[in-house]
Amino acid sequence: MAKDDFESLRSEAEKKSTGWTNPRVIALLLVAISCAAILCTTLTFFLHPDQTVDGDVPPFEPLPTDPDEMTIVERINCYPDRNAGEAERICLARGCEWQPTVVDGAPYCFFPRGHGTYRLVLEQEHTWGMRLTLERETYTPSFFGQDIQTLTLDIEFQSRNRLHFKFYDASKPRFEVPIPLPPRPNEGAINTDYAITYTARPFTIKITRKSTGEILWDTSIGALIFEDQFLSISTRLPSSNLYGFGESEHRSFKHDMNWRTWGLFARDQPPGDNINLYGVHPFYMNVEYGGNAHGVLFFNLNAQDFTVQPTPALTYRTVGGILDFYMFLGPTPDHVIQQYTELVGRPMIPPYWALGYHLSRYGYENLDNLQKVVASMREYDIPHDVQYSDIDYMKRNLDFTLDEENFGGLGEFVESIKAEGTRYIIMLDPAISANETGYEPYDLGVDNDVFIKDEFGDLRYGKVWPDYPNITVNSSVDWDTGVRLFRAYAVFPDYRKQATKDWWIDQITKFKEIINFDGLWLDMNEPANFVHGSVDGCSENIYDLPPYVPRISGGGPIYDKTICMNSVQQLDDNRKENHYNMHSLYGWSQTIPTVDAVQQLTGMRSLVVTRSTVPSSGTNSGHWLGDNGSNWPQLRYSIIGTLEFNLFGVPHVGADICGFFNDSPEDLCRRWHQVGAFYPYARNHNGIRYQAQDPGSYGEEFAVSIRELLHIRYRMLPYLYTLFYDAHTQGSTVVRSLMHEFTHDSHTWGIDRQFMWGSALLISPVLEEDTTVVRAYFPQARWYDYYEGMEISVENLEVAGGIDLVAPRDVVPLHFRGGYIIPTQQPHNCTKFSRLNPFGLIVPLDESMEAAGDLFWDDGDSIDTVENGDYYLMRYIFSRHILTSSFIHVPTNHPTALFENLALDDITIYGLETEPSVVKFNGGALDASSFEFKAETKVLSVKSLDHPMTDVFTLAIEFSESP
Ligand code: MIG
Repeated sequence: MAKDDFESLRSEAEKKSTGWTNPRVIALLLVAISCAAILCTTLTFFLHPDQTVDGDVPPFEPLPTDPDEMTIVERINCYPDRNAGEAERICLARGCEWQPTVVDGAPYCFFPRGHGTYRLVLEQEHTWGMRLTLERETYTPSFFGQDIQTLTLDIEFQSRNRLHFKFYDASKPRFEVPIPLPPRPNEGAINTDYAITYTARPFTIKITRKSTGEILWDTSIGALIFEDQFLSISTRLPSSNLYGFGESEHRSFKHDMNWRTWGLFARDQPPGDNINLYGVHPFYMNVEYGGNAHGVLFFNLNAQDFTVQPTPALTYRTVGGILDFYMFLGPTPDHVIQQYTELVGRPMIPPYWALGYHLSRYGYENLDNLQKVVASMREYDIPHDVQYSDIDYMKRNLDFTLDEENFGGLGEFVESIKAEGTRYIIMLDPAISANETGYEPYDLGVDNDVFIKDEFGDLRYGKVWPDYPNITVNSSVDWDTGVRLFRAYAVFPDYRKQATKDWWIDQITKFKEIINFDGLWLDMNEPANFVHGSVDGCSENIYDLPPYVPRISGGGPIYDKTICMNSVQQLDDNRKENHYNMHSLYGWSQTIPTVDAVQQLTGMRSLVVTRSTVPSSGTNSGHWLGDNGSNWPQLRYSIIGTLEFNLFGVPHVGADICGFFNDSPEDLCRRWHQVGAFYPYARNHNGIRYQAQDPGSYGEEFAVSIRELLHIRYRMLPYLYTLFYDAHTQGSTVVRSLMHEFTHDSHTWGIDRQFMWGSALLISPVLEEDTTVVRAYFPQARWYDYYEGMEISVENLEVAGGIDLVAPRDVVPLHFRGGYIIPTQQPHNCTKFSRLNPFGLIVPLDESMEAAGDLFWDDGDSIDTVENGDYYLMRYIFSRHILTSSFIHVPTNHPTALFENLALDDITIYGLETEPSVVKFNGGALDASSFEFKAETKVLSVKSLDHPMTDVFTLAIEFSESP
């Protein structure tokens, strides 16, 4: 704060003051007098002109507003409730305005301008920032009559780029998300890039990016509501470039800001428009019109919805917890994600094999069919790193059992394909049948008290997949009849308890004797329930009948498709918590002991893939996008989902290749593989009873085409793996949008049909039926075609709508970006063997004829190799026509073992000016037969170097005339 501001602040305070004993003024002055350098640069206080300081409270009287003055886009909905009946009456009773409008989606009921709910009564300075005390205006009507009278707002300056602000009730602890985050820093940050200003009455807060003056948050547009079961806050956004928020199927990566409301609450729900799916990620990124990016995490996982509107503005609504926010100032998109994952945890590096091709289906029916599919993969020599078994390996869908009748011998078969290099993953569901006799998982579970209870302390029974004993399932009956007749009572493990974790790990340990899996696949962990609430429904209670039900799908009660909200679980071993608060954390709670189990048992990094995720899930697991359909639109949306999960810090993600529901036509499945070959998690998975869609099932020509395509992926796996190292160590995304890399080019903001691997590779797939042309946008850079090395011509750069590329049905357009070196390895039919093949380097040059890149290499499988230093990090730099390699890191424990017997064979340089006369490797001129220059494409290929990876090298290019 400048001296002048300080003076005006004091005089303002004095003028308004009713006397020096007024606590608020004393607080203000204390702040002012002790104004440390930190605060001076980061805070300014704006006193509301009309404020009375702890004086008389005016009677309720809505502030005068002229609806004409308030444009419709400024309206914040004051009646988001579901029931339309009596809306106008309730609206007015809430002190809001009622004005029908023809603008589609705009609310009829809205807060009047300056609608005051809380006023500022105390400001306190702390080393970490500010603590403000807010008092609710008694004259403002309530929504549901549960308002918290006194609120505390802590504003913590956590770092130059990270701000934490949290509204809570200091007098009574409320539910807070139990995901552990780094502890609150003791010292406030200096030189923050954000400034906070606020008004006292009504209390509103503004957050500004200091370097540009851009206002990132401004809550004055709406109302702050903090009731026991309804909390809401609105803010203006600096731009309509809004990305993120999940899990939902978005039809555009950049949000549709036209009055859309989205529910967030973990749900067993196949993707479709505007519905809440399996996980919850209340995180967004916004790209300001000036090209800077920032992100915001709403650290609240209660059932919630949010509305975006064209102002642009955003409203949060949640049914519990507190209003807890983290803001990340970037300023680049990748900085935002780095800062976000610094908070919620950096992504894990999957084992190397998990980056290979995965094959799965629900409904192999028996071992014979499964063996035939694997045999066909072998016959066509298709890369096949991981094979799956879905619940149908189980006896009557019971966890930890094997269907001996149809899958007897599966254990031996798994061993046999593992010997060939293919890994095995099996599914586990959380729900445990309660109708069995002598079923150890249930019996021991009861003995150890591991299951979720109802309000009376009895087991909470739902129904999921396990079948009743002694029945014959007739799969032709309708769904509800099937659930009634065939599905057993099931109970749900309470994974936050130590006893449950021990029991779960014990069951997994025993079952590994039967099937020696390499990883686990967690499904139905929202948790899903086929009967709503329980086999007996739910009682009338404040959790199952909350005053506000967010816009979650099903349109029914909040317990739709899951267990009753008043079910009793443990928050940890000492504290009980109701399901109302814990619901969306269920999958997270299951994943933790599952990862522990597989890592203990395999002694390796292993892989756990979970359907339900929350912030931090990327630290220990991968994710698939759920039960999509075999259709072209969902192929397209899968790119958006993959991009979003990369923003969420869960980069090991992909959709079911070729689609889950319905038969996948050959042309769709072919094009889907061309996208899926570039999902970080590349798995072909199919639903039960649909036509087979494994690569061999469409005949030889198709299989060969998929093999060649997957070879492209396998060739670039060293690069993909290095991107995961970057994600793990710096928090970067693996898959990115063009916006992420070319943020200052506004044409990129809406592009979601193309995507990138890191900074270097652009994928521009065909996403429509019957076409061999794809329109692709190329921002300012040098771009080279993957296949031939042709450079995109200058006149095709930055063409607003993109340019047309030809993509015959077996071709996915791929381009390298000049300046980024890509490490490669010759492909093989699984990573066990490709990891032994010679390496290569692709060197696409930028405008200054330079390029650089890294290679991360560890044993691919051990736990914590980065933390233990057991890896190589190579750096390759091309400059002044010389390519050099250097070691950034060598393995701490076994310096040479990891690269032993591995060689670098080929180097391909794109974009040279002219034909070289001499190419020298480590000082010696190469024989003319070992390199080739194509004049047409200006690509230089150097082959058969057979250079040991343990040694550095230089490659120098000389020209007869200087280029
Ligand atoms: O209610 O285990 O998303 O991948 O094949 C369906 C059977 C249950 C849903 C999963 C899907 C899996 C299927 N599961």
